[in-house]
Amino acid sequence: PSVGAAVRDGIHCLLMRGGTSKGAYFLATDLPSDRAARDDLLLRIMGSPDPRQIDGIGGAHPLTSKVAIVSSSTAEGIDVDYLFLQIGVDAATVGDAQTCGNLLAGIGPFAVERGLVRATGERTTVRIRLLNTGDIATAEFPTVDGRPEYDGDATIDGVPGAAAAIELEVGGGADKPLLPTGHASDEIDGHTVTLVDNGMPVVLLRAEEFGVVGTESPAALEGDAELAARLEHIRLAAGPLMGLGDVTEQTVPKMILLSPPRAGGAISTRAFIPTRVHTSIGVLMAASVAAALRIPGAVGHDIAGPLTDDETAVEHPSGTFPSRVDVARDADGTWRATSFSLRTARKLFDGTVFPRPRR
Ligand code: NQM
Repeated sequence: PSVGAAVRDGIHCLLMRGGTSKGAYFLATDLPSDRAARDDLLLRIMGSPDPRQIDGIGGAHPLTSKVAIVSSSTAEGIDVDYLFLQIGVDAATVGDAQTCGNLLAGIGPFAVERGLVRATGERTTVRIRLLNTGDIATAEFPTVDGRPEYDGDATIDGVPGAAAAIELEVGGGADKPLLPTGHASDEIDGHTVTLVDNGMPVVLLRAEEFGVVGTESPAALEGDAELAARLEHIRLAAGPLMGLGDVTEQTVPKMILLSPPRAGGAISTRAFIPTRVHTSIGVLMAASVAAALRIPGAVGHDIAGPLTDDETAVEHPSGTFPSRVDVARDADGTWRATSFSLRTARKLFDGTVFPRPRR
């Protein structure tokens, strides 16, 4: 559709909570194929740029200003392709440099809702190609009478109540090493850092080196301008080292401050994504942390609580994320990993969204 037609007739859109995030899900065929026109339309739909996103459906925070675009896949053994876009809140930006493991939780149900995948009895499995990263995910979730079942008993910290469990496995698609520099740790600005990418590129740092205890609220950390400047300086140096190029305008890598566990878990985290501080932690961020804790010499390895094979309890500002990772080392010493996460998702609103006519 042209932008003019979209403004007049609207666009078919499913609003979903995916894990601890919320986003607008679209079929690729319902959006313009021209990238500039698509991005312009999405900014108008979300109400950006505006700190309150008052004239759009964005939720005025990076965790609720997200878009998922889904299409049938031509790749062998894959059902659907998922493109994630981070829509700037107070900036007119549309970023595709990262994926989102939380919106990923809604992709399987969305594919069934829109008829891209047929439900298979009581449980349905959807194979998903993550276009942003090249990774492959498998999502398994309950279905009843050919439709996704959202109701269930699974709980995740950061989301009130309970919902149906969605099991996610991510990894193995792109031939990417877990440690992009090949080192368990590197030095940046006089700090020992670990650069790790288990589906989400992150920089692991020791909280105490930045005057952070590790129990601070996201709001308190966001209010510290000097801390923000120090982290941004490290982030800009880490980007090229991780093969991400100039990350000045990008939302990756994420900066994660680690401190000893406080609630019986493996480690405590505060994640800068990268400007706002996450109210919990991203799925793939937790997977990157959990994998690094198992690598001798990585930041966090020495302060981690006891690790069990089946779960790494990653503590965050609103609870704990139980992340399961399989970490293995190739004969040539390259570390690789796959992650398994339990999430929930919910269909919130299905309908027609009307983009703002003018910016
Ligand atoms: O790391 C937030 C989120 C994310 C990313 C962000 C994510 C992940 O929690 O898998 O999901 O980095 O903006 O949704």
